[in-house]
Amino acid sequence: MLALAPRFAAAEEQIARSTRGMPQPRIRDISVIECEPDGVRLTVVKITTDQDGLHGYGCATFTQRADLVRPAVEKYLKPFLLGRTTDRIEDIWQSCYDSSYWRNGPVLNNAISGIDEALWDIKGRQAGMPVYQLAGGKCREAVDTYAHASGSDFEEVVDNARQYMAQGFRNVRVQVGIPGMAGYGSSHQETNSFKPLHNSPLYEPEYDFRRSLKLLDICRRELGDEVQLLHDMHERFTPNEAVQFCKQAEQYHMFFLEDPLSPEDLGYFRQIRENCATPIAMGELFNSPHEWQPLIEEQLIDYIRVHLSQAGGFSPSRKIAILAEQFGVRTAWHGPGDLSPVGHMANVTLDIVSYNFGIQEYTPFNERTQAIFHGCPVMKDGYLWVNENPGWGIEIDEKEAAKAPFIPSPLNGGWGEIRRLDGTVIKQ
Ligand code: GCO
Ligand code: MG
Repeated sequence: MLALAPRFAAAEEQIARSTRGMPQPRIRDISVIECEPDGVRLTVVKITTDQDGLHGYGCATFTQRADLVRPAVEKYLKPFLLGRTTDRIEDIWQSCYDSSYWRNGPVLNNAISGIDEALWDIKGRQAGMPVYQLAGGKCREAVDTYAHASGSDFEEVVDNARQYMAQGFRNVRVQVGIPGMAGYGSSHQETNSFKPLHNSPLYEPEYDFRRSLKLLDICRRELGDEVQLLHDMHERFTPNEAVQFCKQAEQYHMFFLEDPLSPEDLGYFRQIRENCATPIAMGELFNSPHEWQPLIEEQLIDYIRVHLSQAGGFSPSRKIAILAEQFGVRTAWHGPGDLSPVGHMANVTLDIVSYNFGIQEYTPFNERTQAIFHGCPVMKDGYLWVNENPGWGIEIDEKEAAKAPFIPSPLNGGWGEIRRLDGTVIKQ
């Protein structure tokens, strides 16, 4: 245990005994577990306490800058937190948030998320309850999800969507490749007809615009009226194109269109609203309250889609859910492959306790992932089920994790660039 300055010792002693006079656990160690079992770098923070076998895990995955999260945890948060009691989650969150003075960036928010979620895990294990019980208990049995259907041509996407529907999914996200271009969310056929002024992957928004609209038209006709269709625009269009796209997509009765605009263009959400009633989801790139607050309070979006660890973990995201409920905005937390199963369980936990839950993005866990993370959320008939064991209900096999280290890559997991025909870099 860390030696405490004498003037703090009395207060610390009181804190340590705050619950029914029982000694509260203290943070004995903080470590970082890294692995890449399915092609993306995952980072999890482990907090070990001074009480026998009591520990917790939190997701801190920021795959494009994974190597920077470890030192943020080990060099800054660990010395700051060693020796503290684990019971004051909000107090620790606020202390960590403020201790860098400059805040709301993705690396530091992920590091704080690792700590925050590990503390919730510990509290659940202490109580002998899953975290959802600590957050008020279930308001639904399981969590409705959407699957990702994609393909390099329309037929492939439709086939893929049908496969998911046959498995019981009622909601399907559809993405089609653009021949010769690096669109988002699908493979594509190569073609030599373009003559870009560079050698990077190519993308032009107008091609995407026409092809994606056509895809929505085909999917609605081929898949019928009952399936809920979703589509991720991935901040690829100019603001005006985005307004036009949302307006034209209105006829297909989407569940939602996602990320029509980039966080830099938030002011244009009002124009989308003024022009159509297509439901809009936004937020996976958000790190700061200054991004989500105005969109929620001005009711400019229908679904808030924050990536929990990018916002700083379970604690701040729960506040986002509650804020959104007051304004009739529903939740659709980001659930991609670059989220550890601990992060997915935090999503499902919030889904199950929030009245204003909308939908959950679903990414399957492969065998290697499940060999490392025991107790992942279970998928059945399109629904995800929360683990009923204490805390997040997940145990990590660190030996298995060590067998799946980060795969060396020239950019350390970072993304390369995509350019327009004339060489302009686009947001991807
Ligand atoms: C989604 C997302 C992801 C992101 C990815 C970035 O809606 O699932 O857009 O696919 O692109 O998480 O690393
Ligand atoms: Mg997305």
